[in-house]
Amino acid sequence: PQTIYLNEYQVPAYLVDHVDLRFELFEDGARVHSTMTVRKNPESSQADAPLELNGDSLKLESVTLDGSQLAGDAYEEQGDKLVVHTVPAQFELNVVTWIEPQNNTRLEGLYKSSGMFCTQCEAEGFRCITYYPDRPDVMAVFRTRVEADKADYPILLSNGNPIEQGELEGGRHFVTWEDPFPKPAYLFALVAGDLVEKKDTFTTCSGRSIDLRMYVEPRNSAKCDFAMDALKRSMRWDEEVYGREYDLDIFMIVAVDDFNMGAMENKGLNIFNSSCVLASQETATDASFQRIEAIVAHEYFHNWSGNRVTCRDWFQLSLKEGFTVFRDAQFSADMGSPTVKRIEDATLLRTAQFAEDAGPMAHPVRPASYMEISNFYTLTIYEKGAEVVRMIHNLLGDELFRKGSDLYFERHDGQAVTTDDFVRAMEDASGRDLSQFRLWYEQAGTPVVTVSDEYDKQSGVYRLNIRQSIPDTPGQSGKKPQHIPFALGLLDQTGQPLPLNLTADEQNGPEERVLELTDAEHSFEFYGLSDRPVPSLLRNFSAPVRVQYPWTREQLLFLMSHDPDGFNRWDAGQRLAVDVIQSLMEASGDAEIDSRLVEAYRSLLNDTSLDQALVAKMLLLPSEAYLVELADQADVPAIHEARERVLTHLATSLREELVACYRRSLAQGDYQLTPDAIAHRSLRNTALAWLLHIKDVEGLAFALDQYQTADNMTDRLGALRALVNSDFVDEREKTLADFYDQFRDDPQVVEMWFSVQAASHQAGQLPQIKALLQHSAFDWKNPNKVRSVIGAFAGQNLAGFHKADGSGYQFLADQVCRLDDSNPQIAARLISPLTRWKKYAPQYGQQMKAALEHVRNKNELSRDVYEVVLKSLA
Ligand code: HT7
Ligand code: ZN
Repeated sequence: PQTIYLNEYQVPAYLVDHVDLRFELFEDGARVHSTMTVRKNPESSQADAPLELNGDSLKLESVTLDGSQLAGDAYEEQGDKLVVHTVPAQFELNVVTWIEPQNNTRLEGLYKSSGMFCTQCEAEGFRCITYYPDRPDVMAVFRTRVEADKADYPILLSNGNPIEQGELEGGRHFVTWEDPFPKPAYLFALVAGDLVEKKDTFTTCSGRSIDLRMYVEPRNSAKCDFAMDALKRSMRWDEEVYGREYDLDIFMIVAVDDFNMGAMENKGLNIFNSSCVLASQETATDASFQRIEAIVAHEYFHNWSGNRVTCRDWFQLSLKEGFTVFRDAQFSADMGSPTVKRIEDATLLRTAQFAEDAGPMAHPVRPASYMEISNFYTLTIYEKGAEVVRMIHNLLGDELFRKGSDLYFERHDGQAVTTDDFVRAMEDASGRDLSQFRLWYEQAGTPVVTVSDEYDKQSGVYRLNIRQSIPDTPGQSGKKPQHIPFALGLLDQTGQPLPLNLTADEQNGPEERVLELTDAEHSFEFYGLSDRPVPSLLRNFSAPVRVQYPWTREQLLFLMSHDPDGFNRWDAGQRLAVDVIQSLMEASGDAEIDSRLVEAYRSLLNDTSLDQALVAKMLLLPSEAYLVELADQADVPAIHEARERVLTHLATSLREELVACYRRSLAQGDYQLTPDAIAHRSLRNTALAWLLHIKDVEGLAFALDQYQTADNMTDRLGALRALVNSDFVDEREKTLADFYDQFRDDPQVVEMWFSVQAASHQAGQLPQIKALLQHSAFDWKNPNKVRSVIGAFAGQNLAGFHKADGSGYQFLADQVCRLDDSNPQIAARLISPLTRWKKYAPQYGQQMKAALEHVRNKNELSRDVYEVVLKSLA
């Protein structure tokens, strides 16, 4: 496969102003008639270039130029392109293709899911529908007529507003849709099915009434309310915080079961993976509700950050994704607990994005090259991209950032632009120079910020020495220092914040400052300090960097209970727990566990005056994945064992407190989705998990009772998960069977049932995983099922996956090979745990490498998997 480079970008030779599409949908295929109004691009230097259209898996039926069918020698199908040799400066081109959605298992382009037709065109799926210049800088006005059998497909949808509908012969009907906003083909969507319609309305800030619609299969009609409300909250929030009003008369959401990712922001017609939109108290956990709210908001926010202003090319993907993730994170923070949201985002970043940035697939937020763009929908593009926008926000402040975003939307409305255009709008609106800051988009790798300090009692001066370095990544070495906003505070010995005086004359400096690191080394002096302060560094995770500072356990314990920054309180607890676990791994088998950790957790459990949402997060020990990330040559069984030992010790020492915490946080009154109620559910389920971890019989009684009487899925699944992860084998098996019986008809719950087992060290050993693949509810064609068994096993059940005999790796390699033939995008994502083989102790790493080689040797490897395997073995 060919590598595509950013520095070879050329403007399109031809532009399309209008596209008229007509879809004839049948059971054995679909005929697509496309009529494009095309003209030469005045900005292109390729004056007499032939017209080249992209295509993939199409059967071409005819090509007509300005009304005349073209002779066979006037055009050519060259691999994945249709080339029309000679064309006038302006013309109408009609192309008819035949496609087979019913056989489309890649889930790109037009395909069938549970009997309905639906599309996924980002990034390059439109070319699986018809021949077209399938690149985001070709923006056209689309009109789409959909024709299908009326009884089987009463609902026919596409982008924009409906303009005509009617009956056709043979029991068929049609609806025509028109989207007045020019858009790239990746935002095209079509849905046809037998769906129920949920209706609502939203009145915009200028008083326009928008029809809101959700379309779902009839069995899901009671699971739409939450998403509809989340949509309305998102629409209001985008008006209030960004001044963005919705533009069409109708906004639609459709739920489909078979979907490669979470959701898609097609103009006016968002298509969602069912698991990211359908929810009810009985079937969705708090985590799913929060995820749904965030994804509904994310897709809606794309209407401006992505659709009205789109990407020039796919190297600019983070322009829309990073900005939109930042926007949805701000929204989620406003809807719930900002500190908890920040902790969740930083955890994801530090655990998974840092790992990506240190691995063979590391790439900048704006990559310089790719083979298969689907492989670049990564944590770096999304999450690190969002952190980069967050840093701009923090450097500019609320008001100037808003001025910058207003300018960006106004200046580039209707255009396909670059991350550089975004930064320029921020610069122009604020007057700030962000030239060095741009390196965040160009350089891959996680900066390491190393801090040391000195205190001079006599002068009362405290000095922080801060160095930054950025590790080499594939294809990039010798990197330049980046512009890092580094928030910090200093605390006195009683925990009071100290004024940060940067000169001897300053008296009442602020209690928090954002230092701007721009050089490889800096020294900052703080004056007027009568005692050595305790530093609180990188508050609220002000930049996506690793901080190294020689914290003592006393300092961490102190920060855990005194830092006014909630994020850093949590972080201190995590660092302390990591330190205890790591020292256990280095010591002999029966080394003691620091009693101060137990006492710190005891105060967390006892002190009900603390923010319970923060306590719920602080009680969670660092994950095995995070411990792997921090290790040099990770030995997963050793990490697993040490972490389990700490957990057992904590649970045994704190048994009484856990029982009291469990009782205290039992549900009172009606089920609510407030941050406080969510925190209490999280606390009680953590307490339950810990009690069952030590095989406590009272804990078992709590779990069985909670499982039976729960009025919501968070508690029911919490009890099930605690049982599944325990040694109570009979109760585990009985409860698993009961759960499946109750929820066997609900695919989203069955997916949770699969993943609770696959992610469990107790219930998810390889033979059990193989048995799950044979289960009647497992479906190779459904990405959610594949993720919930194979993905959960390899990604979350680290001790089950990393076996000394390499059986886990070989298993994963076999499944990847199998999936590569039907759905390469999913196969390429699934292989990711193997790609980091260099991170592991050699006896594991070498076997992981061998499994990758096994995949490399497969015949007819897809471009998706080929790119990942090639780069991982380089
Ligand atoms: N923009 C959407 C990306 C997406 C996607 C990409 C490749 C393959 C399938 C896909 N489905 C959705 C989702 C988003 O970020 O909003
Ligand atoms: Zn997105």
